[in-house]
Amino acid sequence: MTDTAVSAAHAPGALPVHPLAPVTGAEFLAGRQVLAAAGLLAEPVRFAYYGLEEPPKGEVLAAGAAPERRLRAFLIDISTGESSDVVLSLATGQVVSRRVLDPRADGQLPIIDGDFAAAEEIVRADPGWRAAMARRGLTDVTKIRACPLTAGWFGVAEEAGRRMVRVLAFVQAREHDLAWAHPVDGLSAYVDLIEKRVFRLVDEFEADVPAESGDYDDPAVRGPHRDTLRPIEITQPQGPSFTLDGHRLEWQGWSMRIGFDAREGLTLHQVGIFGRPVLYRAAVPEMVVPYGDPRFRYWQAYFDSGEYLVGKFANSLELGCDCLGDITYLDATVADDFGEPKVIRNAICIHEEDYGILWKHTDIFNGSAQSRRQRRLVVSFFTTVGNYDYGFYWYFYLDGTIECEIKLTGVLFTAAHDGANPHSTQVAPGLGAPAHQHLFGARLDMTVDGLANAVEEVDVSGRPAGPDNPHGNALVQEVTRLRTEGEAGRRCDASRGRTWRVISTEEVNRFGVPVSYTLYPEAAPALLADPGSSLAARAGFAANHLWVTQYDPAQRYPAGDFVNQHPGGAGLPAFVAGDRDIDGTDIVVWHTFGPTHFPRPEEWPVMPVARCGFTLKPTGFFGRNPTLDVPPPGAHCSGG
Ligand SMILES: [Cu+2]
Repeated sequence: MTDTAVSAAHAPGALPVHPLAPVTGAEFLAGRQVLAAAGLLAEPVRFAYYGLEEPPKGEVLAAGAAPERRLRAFLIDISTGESSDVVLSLATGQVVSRRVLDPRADGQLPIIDGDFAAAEEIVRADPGWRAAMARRGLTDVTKIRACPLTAGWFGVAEEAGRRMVRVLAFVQAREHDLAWAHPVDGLSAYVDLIEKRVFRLVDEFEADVPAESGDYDDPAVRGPHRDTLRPIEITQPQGPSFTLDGHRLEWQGWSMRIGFDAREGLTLHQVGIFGRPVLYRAAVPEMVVPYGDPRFRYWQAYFDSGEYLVGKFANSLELGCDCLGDITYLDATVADDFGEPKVIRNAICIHEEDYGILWKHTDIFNGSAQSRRQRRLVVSFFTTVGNYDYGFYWYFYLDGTIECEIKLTGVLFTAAHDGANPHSTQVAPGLGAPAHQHLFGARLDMTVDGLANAVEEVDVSGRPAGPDNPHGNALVQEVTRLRTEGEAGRRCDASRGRTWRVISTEEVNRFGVPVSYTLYPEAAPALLADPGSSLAARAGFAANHLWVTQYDPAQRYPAGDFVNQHPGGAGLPAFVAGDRDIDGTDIVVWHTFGPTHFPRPEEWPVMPVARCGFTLKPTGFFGRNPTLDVPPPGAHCSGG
C-alpha cells in the first residue's frame, strides 16, 4: 500500500504534514535544493545519511504547534574526505547549522553505497594484493569478492584521520556461488577510501580456501524439495481489525505513528493505549556485532546502524513469501548517495496474528469454562546488512503488552578453520564461523501516563528464616529507585529475576500505587570484550543492559552520532556523565540486549531464524485484567 495520505499533504491547500511523518521524496529533493543553493553539493559530495531532524518533544506536544520540518544530512566529499553534519529547514529554505567534522576526534561518516564497489575495485587493482592472492593460487581476481568492513579504531598513527575500510576477501568462482563459503583467510587489505588505494596489506598466514559449496539454492547442495508440507492459509474474511490513516495506526485501543529512518529503520511514535500515553518514541537505533577471534581479524566489529545504516538496506517484502495473511504494507523512502529519493516498496509490514490462548479457566466450583484468544498487532521490517539479515518486529498485545523481537538470519560470517580454533565453530570442512555477539541498543522514550516518570529496579528473592519468617518460605521484591543517571547504569541478574519498572510519579491506580510498565529483559551477557579494549570504549552502551537518561533531543544514538572509526567514549557513557536527576522527570530508557553467538553447524549455509528481544508489560497500569471484554472466539466456545 502506498502512503497516499502523506504525499497528498504536499498538495496545495492540504493539511500540514505531521511533524513526525517520515520524509517524503519531495522533501528530500527540496532539501537537496537548499543544500545546492548553499554551495554544499559540489560534484564529489555524497550523502552518507539523509533524514528527518525530529523536532524536540516539547514542540511536538505543545497544543496547536506546527514545528517546521527540518532535515539532517551527513555530507562527505569523496575527493578530499571533508565531512560535515548539516541541518536545513524546509520551511525557510535555509541551512540551519553546519559542522565540519574533525575525523580524529569525531570519527568518520557512515559507509556509503559507493564504498562497496570502490573497495573491490581498489583491491583488485593493487599489485600487492594480487600477488598475495596469486601466492594462494588465486589468479583470476574477477572471481574474488571484496568485503569492505568498517575499521574500528585502535590508535594506530598510520590510520588516524583516514577514511578507511579493512577488506576481507571471498572466492565466488561461479556467478551464483555463495562467496561466504569460500573465505580467503590470513589476508586483509586496509583501504583508504579517499586516496583510493591500499595503504597496508596484512598477510599473516595462508590457509586453504574451503571448497564445499554453500549455495543453498543449488539442487545439488540442498537436494530435491520435500513434498510433504500441506498448505496453511490465513484468512480474515472481514479484513483486519486495525485502521491506518497515513502513518497513524489504531488497533484495539492502541494508537501510534509509524516512522522510518535510513539509519534506525522502523521507528514508533506516540504509542498509547486507551488514550493513555506509554511511549513517546521507540526504536532500536544501534547494534554492534563484535567478533571474538583474537588473530589478525581482531578488529571485526560492525555497528550495523551507526556505520552502515540498517534502514537504507530494508527489504521490499513479498506477500505470501515474507508475510502471510491479510497484510498491509507501507513503502519507505530513503535517499541514495546523491540525496535522491529511493522508494523501498513494501518496506514495513503491518498485520494482526492469532497468538494462542489469551486467558482460560475451567472453574471447579461454578462450572464456568471460558477461553479467549490472544492476538497481536505486528509492525515489522527486514534488512540485509552484508552477510546477515535482521527482522525488527514490534508486537502489541490485547492485554497491553509490548514486545520487541529481532529475528536474526542470513549467512554466518566465515573464516578458514584449522580444526582447533576455540573462538570459531567448524560449519563445513575447513570452514569456520567465528563467535560473536549481536548487541542491540533500544531507545525507549517512556511517557507512562505522562512525562513525569521514574525507574525502579525490582529483584525477587527469598528470605532467611527468622522471627518474621519462621518457616523460611517468604518471598519478597526488593525495590530500588534509580535516582540519577549514574545510578541507572545496570546489568541484568537472572538469578534475582531482575526487571526494571518505569513508573509515573504523578498518576496512581485504584490502589494508590503508581501506574507503571515493567521492562522484562532476557538477561543474556552484555559486552564481553575486555573493559580496557578499544571495543569497550567504542561500544560503551553495550557494557550495561540498562541506562536511563534525562530526555535530551540531541541524545539519539547509543554509540553516539558518528560511530565509524570513532575513538570511543561517545554515546551513553557521555550522556550520563552529568549524572542528571532521573526521578520524576522526562526520561529515556535505553536497553542493551542480544545473543552471544557461538555458531552451530545447523546454522550453515543459511541460518534458521534466531530470536532476541525484550518485553514491556503494564504493571498496575490497569486496575485489573483489561481484556475481560474480549468475546469468546465462537458461540460454541463458552461451555459451562
Ligand atoms: Cu550471529
